[in-house]
Amino acid sequence: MGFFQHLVQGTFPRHWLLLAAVIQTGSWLGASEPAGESGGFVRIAAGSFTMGSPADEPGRRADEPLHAVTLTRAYWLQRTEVTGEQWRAVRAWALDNGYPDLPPGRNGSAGGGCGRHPVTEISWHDAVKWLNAWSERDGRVPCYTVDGEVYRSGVSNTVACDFEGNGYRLPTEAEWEHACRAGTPTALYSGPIIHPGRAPLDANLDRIGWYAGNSGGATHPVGLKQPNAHGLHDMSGNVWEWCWDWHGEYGSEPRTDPAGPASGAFRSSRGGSWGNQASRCRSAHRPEHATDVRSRRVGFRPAHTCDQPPGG
Ligand SMILES: [Ca+2]
Repeated sequence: MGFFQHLVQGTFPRHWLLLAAVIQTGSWLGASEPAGESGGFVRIAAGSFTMGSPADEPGRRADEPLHAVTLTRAYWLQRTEVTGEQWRAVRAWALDNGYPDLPPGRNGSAGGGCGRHPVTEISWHDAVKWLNAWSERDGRVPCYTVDGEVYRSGVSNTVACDFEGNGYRLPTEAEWEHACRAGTPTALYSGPIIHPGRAPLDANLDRIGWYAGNSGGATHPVGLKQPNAHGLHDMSGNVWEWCWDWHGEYGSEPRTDPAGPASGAFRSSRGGSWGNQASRCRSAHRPEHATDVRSRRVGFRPAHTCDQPPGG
């Protein structure tokens, strides 16, 4: 039976359907993504959700009050944390193109080995400059500026972000939590936390993330645990993920497109890491991190706003 007979009769061999799926998926991944890229981006629709946690959630902290958040922009979020391979591929371009001080990063918490561990030992400033470099390499407009100039070097505490542009950027805390929850109200996207400490093992967290209870004291290659309904991996655990927001109280009032305080001393990060107890991997947990610290527990995950596939 030929192709057009299949077309007319609606009967396609399985391998043709798989080929079509691969071709379609490839168009989303983009041809110019760095070597070792980790599965591309997923689109998160605009919408409303309840941010924060209820008072009876185990391990909860006082800075997570429940409140209504509306996000008016759809956005894209990378399926995985940035890997060591991905970091190095963009950094190699960046060092020759006006980004002199991007560090080599570390392949996971231990270094060495397979490049699909999340990159660590990169500060908040390193992360946003790397995102600007990736944007420039892909012909996009960099999101981060200082006094109107593209943020490529040095360390500034007056960085501005263009959330409407087409460049790569960090998610806001609200974007991160909206994407992580994928409609779930529970402590984790896989359900409640039963055991908030390091032990005994929490079954719901064990399914989705690497934390102190199951990591063996180290990062693991990205994408090995069960993703959420959007297809996002390792939102809980493996490495903390830098967000845009200066850390501060967000209160209990409804908010639209919140992006944190105008200034501050620390930035928020999300999701917990290989070295933390279960309660710190909750969807609502929101600690602060000093922006210039390069930690073996902290990495990041790129976002972008526009409906333009990476590399397109
Ligand atoms: Ca993570």
